Amino acid sequence: MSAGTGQPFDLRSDTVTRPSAAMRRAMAEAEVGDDVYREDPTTRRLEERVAELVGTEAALFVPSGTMANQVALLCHCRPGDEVVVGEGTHCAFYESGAAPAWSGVQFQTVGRGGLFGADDVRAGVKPRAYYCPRTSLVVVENTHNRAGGRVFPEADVAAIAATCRELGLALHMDGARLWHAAAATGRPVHALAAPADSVAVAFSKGLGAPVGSALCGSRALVEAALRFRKMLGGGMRQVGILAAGALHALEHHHARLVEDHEAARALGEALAEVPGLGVAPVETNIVMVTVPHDAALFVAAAREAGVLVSAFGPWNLRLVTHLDVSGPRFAACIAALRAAFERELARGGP
Ligand code: TLP
Repeated sequence: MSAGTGQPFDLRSDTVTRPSAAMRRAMAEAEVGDDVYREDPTTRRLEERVAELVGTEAALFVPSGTMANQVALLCHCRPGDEVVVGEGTHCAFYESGAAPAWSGVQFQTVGRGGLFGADDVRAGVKPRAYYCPRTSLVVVENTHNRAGGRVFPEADVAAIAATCRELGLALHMDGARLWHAAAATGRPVHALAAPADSVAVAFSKGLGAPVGSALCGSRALVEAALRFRKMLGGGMRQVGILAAGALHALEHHHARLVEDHEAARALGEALAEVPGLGVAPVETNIVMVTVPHDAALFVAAAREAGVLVSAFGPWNLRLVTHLDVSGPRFAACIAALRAAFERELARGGP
């Protein structure tokens, strides 16, 4: 069982894609310069293109989504500040404690399941008193990874932004998969990004580039971000080689994201028919499955059948579709996975 490349179907993440021959060619042929001197023409072109798509004055190429978020926190916060987030937000859950380490902030979690509303922000903000941490920032993640690729509803983001303005807080959007939110809703990326003061977008997830994210915002924010990126060791030299991969991804892999959503929906529907499995509603390219016993045993059963999936908690699995798997052979992947899970369910656990 394979995705047609001799490799197993790898649904652990949309970060696992390998650059196509055309993308590698574009990278090899990229015009480059020293980007610490801001002299890399391909990176400049990428930053301008991304700012245009996201609808901001400027954008800064960074090596990872983690650095995009951490630079945003450094731009918006001071040590001792508090940041309001939803449950399972990447910058609080998956960034190795970088936020307290580099920005000196702590997190206040609000809402349930990752999403939240303006009233949750109001309830989460600390009183403006010298003995409380100063709430300075709210982060929304769109789409929300641990919530199962859910789109953060546009009306909620608008209401949160209005509350932020009223309370003097900044709003950061972790839009690593904002492209997917746009594809799922039919809304332009810039419309979904508009309420935020800073927006992180990734090229290395569904878009299929090997490396890179961008932090987008006002010219002043990006100027501050340039300094913080350097402080974190993210000043890169002939980085146009990577920027060319991201530009290629934007040009060739953006419009096709709906195919990943269709594949994920088909996968979710097939697994939902299996008694004993719980499948969360599928909105984009992520399928979350609840299993009745140790998720690790389901991961092992899937691996034996040639499909890699992630355990996302003791009884949860995450399956992510992307351009290396969503093609015509994906039906075979669904069938193999379904059969593997049925076998594991019949075995009944440890
Ligand atoms: N997410 C990864 C893992 O870290 C969980 C994945 O496989 O989905 N924001 C969001 C919403 C993300 O999902 C990720 C990566 C990041 C930021 C960080 O991006 P990188 O990996 O480039 O630092």
